[in-house]
Amino acid sequence: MTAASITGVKSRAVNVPLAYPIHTAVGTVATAPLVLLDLITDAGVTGHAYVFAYTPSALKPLKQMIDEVARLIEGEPLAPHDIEHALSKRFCLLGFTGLVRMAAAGIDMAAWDALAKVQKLPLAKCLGGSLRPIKSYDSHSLDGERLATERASLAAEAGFKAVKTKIGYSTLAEDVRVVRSMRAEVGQDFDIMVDYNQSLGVAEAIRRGQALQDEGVTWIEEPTVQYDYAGHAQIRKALRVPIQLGENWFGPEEMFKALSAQASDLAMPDLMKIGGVTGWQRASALAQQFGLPVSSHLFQEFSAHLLAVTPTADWLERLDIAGAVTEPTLVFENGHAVIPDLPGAGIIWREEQITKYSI
Ligand code: SMN
Ligand code: MG
Repeated sequence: MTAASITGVKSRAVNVPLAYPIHTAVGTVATAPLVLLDLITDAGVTGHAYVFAYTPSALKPLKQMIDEVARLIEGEPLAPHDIEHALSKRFCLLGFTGLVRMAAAGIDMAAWDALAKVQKLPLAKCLGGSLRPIKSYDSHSLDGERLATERASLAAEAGFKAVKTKIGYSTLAEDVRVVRSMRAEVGQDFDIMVDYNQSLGVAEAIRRGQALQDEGVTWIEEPTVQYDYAGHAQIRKALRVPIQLGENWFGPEEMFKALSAQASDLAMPDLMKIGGVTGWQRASALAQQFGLPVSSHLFQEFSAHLLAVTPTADWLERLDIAGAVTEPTLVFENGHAVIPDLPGAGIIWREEQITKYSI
């Protein structure tokens, strides 16, 4: 059987509603601006993936970037590693980062989805793993004490044993009040992660971390600006609670810099920014060598498959940004993601909804 080739990539821009707005200490994501990719092959399968633009202002440029990168790979064999290598060379002078990397990552995800479909295997099995349950936490926002507590209660009722809440309120007292209220609701045998979304200076992060570590939080995420690896290392040295970092690493190369600077105790690469499935495989090997547990960021459908083949797999983040336009193939039972026994990553479009939210 000759190898399949890519005959084209169709991209569609949508701006979809979220179950809850994602409020953070540095801004709000009220809706999810996504570019949906269909990577068409001559083997009768089409790869599906989506990328996240974070803000509607980046949606059109991201779609255009995907369309430009797609033109470069038309007619090429369905070989994601070869495609990533060729694109990294092609964009070396510009910089294989930002929207370019996000576009390449979207194509990489869709290509791996298609490759697994050609082999009639779920992605995790195509990568040599099995469909094991993946422990997951329910990811919430800067919700305020009442809603944060209510959402923690709903997550516990749904079988989760872990939630993340975003903090960075105007005072430390409010940060602590929210965590204490959640703890009172869910009890001791429950993980509570907190996420500052880069909102603090190093000194303030140490001050607030020293208070929070006595509240038994599982990790403190992005306490200061994500590119300040030395600052994160300083915060980490001053605290005894694990520091989490990674959703903003563009490629394994930035992850390597962060790990070399001993910036964090944990790693949470974002499937898109790290470079898709190909980038994740490299990141997962890096984490193993540095001995860091790996958790995912968004992109829950693909991330479930990838954590199944990640040696130091830790938590899957359950934060469904594409649920308005995808079938709910990934389900959660007893606080674990159940990987669907479907070919590829299990992303199935809801076409009528895509039409409704198309930009
Ligand atoms: C986050 C930030 C912005 C959009 C979605 C999610 C957050 C996370 O930092 O860790 O989920
Ligand atoms: Mg985060």
